[in-house]
Amino acid sequence: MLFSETLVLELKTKINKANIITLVSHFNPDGDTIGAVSAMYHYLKSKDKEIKVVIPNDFPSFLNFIMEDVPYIIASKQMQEAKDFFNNTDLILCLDFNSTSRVGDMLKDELESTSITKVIIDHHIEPEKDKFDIIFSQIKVSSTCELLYEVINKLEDNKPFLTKSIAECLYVGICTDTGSFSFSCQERRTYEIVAELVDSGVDVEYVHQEVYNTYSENRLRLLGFCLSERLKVFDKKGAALIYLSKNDLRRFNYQIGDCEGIVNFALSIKEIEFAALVTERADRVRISFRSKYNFNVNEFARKHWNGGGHKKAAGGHAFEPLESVIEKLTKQIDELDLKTK
Ligand SMILES: [Mn+2]
Repeated sequence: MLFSETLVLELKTKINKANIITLVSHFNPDGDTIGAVSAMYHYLKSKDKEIKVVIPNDFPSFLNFIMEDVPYIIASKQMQEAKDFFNNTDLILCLDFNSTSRVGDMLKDELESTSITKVIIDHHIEPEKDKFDIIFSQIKVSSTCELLYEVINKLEDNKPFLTKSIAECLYVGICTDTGSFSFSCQERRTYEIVAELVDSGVDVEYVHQEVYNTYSENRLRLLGFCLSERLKVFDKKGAALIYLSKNDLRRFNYQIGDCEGIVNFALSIKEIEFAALVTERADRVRISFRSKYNFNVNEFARKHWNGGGHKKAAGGHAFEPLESVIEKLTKQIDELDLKTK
């Protein structure tokens, strides 16, 4: 059992009673959170609810095709409306995150202080149980979109609910959160659900073209630059890092989403089992961590870099110069005992 019948009933009652429902993605949105928000939008719209969608900041353009029919606001550009959406509503659904800080510094307090019922549907570890009212939390699923399928399925008493739109949005989440079915997808159930999605009209080839083959020339050249100029390999340690300064990003006319997936290239080297991508942003330095085999990057990110995530994919950040982040990270790598294979 992924969650109890009581929990489903509780959510069902809340949804039935609500006229207006607000859907929220996490900050720096990815395919899973946007897939879940858009799928939930289409599902609830069919129930004649008024739906408000809050996206904390811009999402990558490769997700435009599933957001085309979804009216939404970007909170970083429309903060007042976003705050209003947290208060003038009957229910708030938080999708693909479980900590109020994940909506970003500007919205966090508003989400915490609103008196509206807050629901989590999420697959990250350690939800903030005291800050939300109804919690669907399950780390054994591939993605929030997979869990969302299960939740809606129960809300509908196992009756068919998939439209082509809902199926496509859920597929995007499952596909992107598993790196196109290469990790976190060892369970039969994931593929059973994907089979349902395909039966409901998902054009797999079309989705893959939209998600993976719509980058700009600049993005491809940025990738080339990362690999030839910005990759440091600590082969004795089984670790590698890639770093990008603000100037590097400017040089390649960086757009949101352009760094997506770059860290994985460092992991593609034989014997490298821990990789980091360090990027200098306007207000902080962001770090993405990935691992293969057994190294736990969630623990590493929590311990050293004010972050977290999953065992094999996590992130963190620091408010210090890029050089000092690289220096510290190099030292931490030096002290690691990798080669856990
Ligand atoms: Mn996710």
